[in-house]
Amino acid sequence: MSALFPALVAGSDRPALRFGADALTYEELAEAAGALAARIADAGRVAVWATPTARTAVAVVAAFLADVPAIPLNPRTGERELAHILGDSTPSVVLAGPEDVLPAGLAELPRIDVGTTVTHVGPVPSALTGGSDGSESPALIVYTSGTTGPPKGVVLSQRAIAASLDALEEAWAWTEDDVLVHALPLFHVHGLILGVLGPLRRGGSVRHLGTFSTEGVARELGAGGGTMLFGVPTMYHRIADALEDDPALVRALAEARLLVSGSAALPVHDHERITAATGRTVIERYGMTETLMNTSVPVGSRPRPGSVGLPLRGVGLRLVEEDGTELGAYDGESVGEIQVRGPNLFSAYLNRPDATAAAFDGDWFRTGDMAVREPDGYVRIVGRKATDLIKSGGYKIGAGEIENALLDHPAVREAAVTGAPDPDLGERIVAWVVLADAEKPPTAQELADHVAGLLAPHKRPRTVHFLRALPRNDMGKLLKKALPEALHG
Ligand code: MCA
Ligand code: AMP
Repeated sequence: MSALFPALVAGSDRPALRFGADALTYEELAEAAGALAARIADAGRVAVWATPTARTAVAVVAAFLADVPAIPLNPRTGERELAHILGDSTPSVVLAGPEDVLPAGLAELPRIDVGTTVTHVGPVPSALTGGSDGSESPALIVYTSGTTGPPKGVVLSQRAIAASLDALEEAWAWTEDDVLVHALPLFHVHGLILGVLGPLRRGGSVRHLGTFSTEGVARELGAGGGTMLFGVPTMYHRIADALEDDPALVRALAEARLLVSGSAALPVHDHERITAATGRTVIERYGMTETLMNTSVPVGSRPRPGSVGLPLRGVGLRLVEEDGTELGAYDGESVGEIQVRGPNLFSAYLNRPDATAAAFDGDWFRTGDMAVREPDGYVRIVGRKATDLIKSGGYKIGAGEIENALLDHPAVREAAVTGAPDPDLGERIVAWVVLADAEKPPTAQELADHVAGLLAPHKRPRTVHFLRALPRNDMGKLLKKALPEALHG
């Protein structure tokens, strides 16, 4: 077993991170994270207030060094979701920036302010170089939505993180010379594990834009020094929209070594617009919080819009029919559920042995994603098993949790939530509501704010329809497919 972040142990004046004006070399990161690691060494688990700042990176790296599991928190999490996550994961301390104002839900928890500089310069104490690439130690607990109920904590080991990042090294020829540019949130796998821990494992560097903008991408990528761009399809859609009037953005993309999209399908139209304007192809990779990365179009492959590529090194992937039979055909037509196994998989759902057992068929993890395999083995995702899971802006959102939040509003008697196609977000959350008192209707904005306050802003409905009744069958079961008709009923 070797260190998870060799470049951190070695220390150097090479750049590791840059978030706006906050930049740290490997040596500085080792010092800041090492000092913090010493303070949290005895913590059971730590919550990290995961703002898109260098402090989040320092806090997470410190947790790795101290061998303490970290729970990244969305700083916009609403009160109910935050209470659930804290109750479920029971951190003993929260790590935040000195200027961060934490919500009442975190008032009871001891707080440690994270610095990005240390006054005492010295090496990381040898007892605090935890973080080894073969360790089963839980490193991160990342919360993810299911179709019903509150989000589940996905326990990810150091081993899984190292295995997935090393498989991507091979697929993308990712080296210490790469400078990754992105603007992804740091409380999910894409932004935190791929986008921060990925460059650190390679000994390369990351530049985070703080918030996404095409101007930021144009500034940092290409001549700005960035060699790789990671984004969700919504970001590439906005890039495709901007390319026509932005020669600097065209140049930046054309000069980058690698453009990678993931977290949801990038529409073929956006692939084509980007290629037409820049001559570059965007590579798609397919992953999940529970599995980390499963497949990717390898660097150097011919353009494959609509495909998520081949299984990564070490990942077993099969397609399975409804009755459990494995599909052998690589015919580009036979559809089955993707199941995967390999060293990249999570350890368990926290406190949920039932859900963990239900997610597996032997050692195969059931992804719920439906796909075909082309004759050359490339995987094409064609849909999802559960219609109650919505992917909006690259975020996975369960319809059930939003329905429950809506039902908590005094003006709402019944509620149903669906996803509708959206050119920008992929899918948009649509709420269908029956009012308790039709004479006193709340505004759509009021209901959206209510959901944002309880859960998170990205879970708010973007469209609200008011109905006299929800369509149901004779057994009283809700018929979601009949909702659009009910609007005109
Ligand atoms: C709006 N806002 C509100 C409300 N309405 N705040 C409170 N209450 C409200 N009612 C605020 C927001 O907080 C935000 O503030 C601003 O208005 C706009 O928010 P939003 O509508 O969410 O922005 P958007 O335009 O929809 O965002 C698009 C986005 C975002 C930037 C692409 O969706 C995004 O960052 N997506 C990334 C998701 C991701 O990383 N997924 C990976 C999951 P402000 O303007 O201040 O921000 S991991 C995964 O899927 C697997 C492993 C994989 O394969 O990667
Ligand atoms: P999450 O649970 O947030 O980790 O989201 C995982 C889900 O995102 C997967 O099960 C897929 O449905 C979806 N996903 C991730 N990457 C891609 C991709 N490149 N193409 C299509 N869907 C994707």
